[in-house]
Amino acid sequence: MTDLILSLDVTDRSEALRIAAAVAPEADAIKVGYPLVLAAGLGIAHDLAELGLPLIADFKVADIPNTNTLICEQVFAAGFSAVIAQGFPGPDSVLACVDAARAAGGECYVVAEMSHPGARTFFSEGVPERLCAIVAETGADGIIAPATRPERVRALREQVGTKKILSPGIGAQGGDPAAIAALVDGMIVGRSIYGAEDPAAAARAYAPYRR
Ligand code: O7E
Repeated sequence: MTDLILSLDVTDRSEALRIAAAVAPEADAIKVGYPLVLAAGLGIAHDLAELGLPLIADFKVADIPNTNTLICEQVFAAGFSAVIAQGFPGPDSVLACVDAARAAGGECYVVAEMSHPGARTFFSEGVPERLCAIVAETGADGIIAPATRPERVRALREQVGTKKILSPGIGAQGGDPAAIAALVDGMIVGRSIYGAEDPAAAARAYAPYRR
């Protein structure tokens, strides 16, 4: 299965709800991050959860273990079903997120490598592979890996085996769904869907790549 994950990075509450409702029949999950939550409040999660799709909290949690626990408890209490954490704070910090996810019956994903050009500065020289080792060590559910660099996704698949890979960078950042869909478990797509005149139709265009 390759899921289509709508990245709902709009900053107007009613527009977010309108787009999410229109796209929901064409998508498998919705990812919400700082842009929408800072604009509309954490309560938007409860409204979105009513659409019946898994809701992923993209807060790239990156603190000491105790603070990560406190953040993740709020995330899951708000109605999210998964959280995204950074791995660079170390295994104990990631484990705090994984434990909070498990306590809530949810999932935790770790950023292994990012999709933008500047990501090469620090997500290089074996660092993504070390982050994948933290995923294995902590029992996290999977990684975030860049659709803009399919060859790197292939390399990271070797590291994570059957754990899930969710991949952003398709569309607006230049990633090609035809090149990435078969390599990953989830395609994360934002602007090319929510920025389209007809977001539902734009989401439907990804149907051939959902397996
Ligand atoms: O480029 P777009 O509009 O399709 O949006 C992509 C989304 O994925 C956006 O929310 C961005 O913050 C996120 N993202 C990346 O684009 N690149 C990354 O390397 C990581 C993420 C991300 O979502 O990280 C956690 C999943």
